[in-house]
Amino acid sequence: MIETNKDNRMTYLIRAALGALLAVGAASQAALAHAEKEGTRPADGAVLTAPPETLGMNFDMPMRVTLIALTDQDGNEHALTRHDGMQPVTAFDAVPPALPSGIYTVEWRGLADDGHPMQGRFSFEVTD
Ligand SMILES: [Cu+2]
Repeated sequence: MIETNKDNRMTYLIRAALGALLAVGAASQAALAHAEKEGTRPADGAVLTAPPETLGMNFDMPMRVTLIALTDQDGNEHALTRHDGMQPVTAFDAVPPALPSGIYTVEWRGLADDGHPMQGRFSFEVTD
């Protein structure tokens, strides 16, 4: 009887572990089906010796960027000029003002063509 209980417990643990693995697999498959940010301009963590002329994100499916904000290390927001007309794009670009040296973060939100809301952030540094 004790052995049987042990076996049952082991079976339960194995089933639970397999279930968790399957859940992780399903989640990553679902994520693959969604739009993902493929890259940013500049790259996340980039250190630039000159201010960037544009800021942007690449997507693998059209994305309507609903909000984008550029903030410096002091929390000051720097206005961006965008030319996408709020239309879905796979390559989004916005033009920042001339940026002094500092550390900047871009935060964005969007609505992918499949209807899913997306968001992201990336940072870069401008040095003298
Ligand atoms: Cu999606």
